[in-house]
Amino acid sequence: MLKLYTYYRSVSTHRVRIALNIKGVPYEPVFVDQDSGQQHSAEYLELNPQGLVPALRVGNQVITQSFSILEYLEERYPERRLLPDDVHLRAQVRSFSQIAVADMHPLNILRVFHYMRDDMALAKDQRRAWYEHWAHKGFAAMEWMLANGEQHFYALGAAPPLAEVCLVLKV
Ligand SMILES: N[C@@H](CCC(=O)N[C@@H](CS)C(=O)NCC(=O)O)C(=O)O
Repeated sequence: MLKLYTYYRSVSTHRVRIALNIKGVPYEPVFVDQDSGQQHSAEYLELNPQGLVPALRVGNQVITQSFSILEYLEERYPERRLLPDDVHLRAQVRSFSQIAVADMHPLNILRVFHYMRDDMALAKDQRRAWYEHWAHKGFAAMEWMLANGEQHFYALGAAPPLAEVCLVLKV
């Protein structure tokens, strides 16, 4: 059975859990307690040297990076698709999804928060203003795409839901 290294507050793991549930793929969760720093333990770093969740164990292989895991699941379990058939629309859906996955979410995780608080000595208000700045840019880009791009995004219409899976964000 697939093993998903996960944490209940991890947004990037939420993506993978939603996709596994949409596809009806059973998996065993393995909890990595990020509040006590378990992601930095030697045991976990052996699994994922980046010290981040999610990680998906498939037999002897470990897949890291939530978007790679989503692509793996889509290819391995093509039933209940996350991506539309049309190649142009697939590209659009990936572009939309990456605004959240690649541009917004990486700025709002523990290691960044700790660095800003402990190494840069930034106050809570400063940290919040910094993230809000980038979050607004990301959401503005998404809104522009939804208003002006292909009218077939699931957010607007009938395509499968990769864009929605990636849209789960914690602000
Ligand atoms: N690009 C990675 C990001 C993974 C990531 O940032 N995971 C966060 C939880 S959502 C994490 O493990 N944070 C631990 C830390 O910052 O120390 C992905 O999409 O999988």
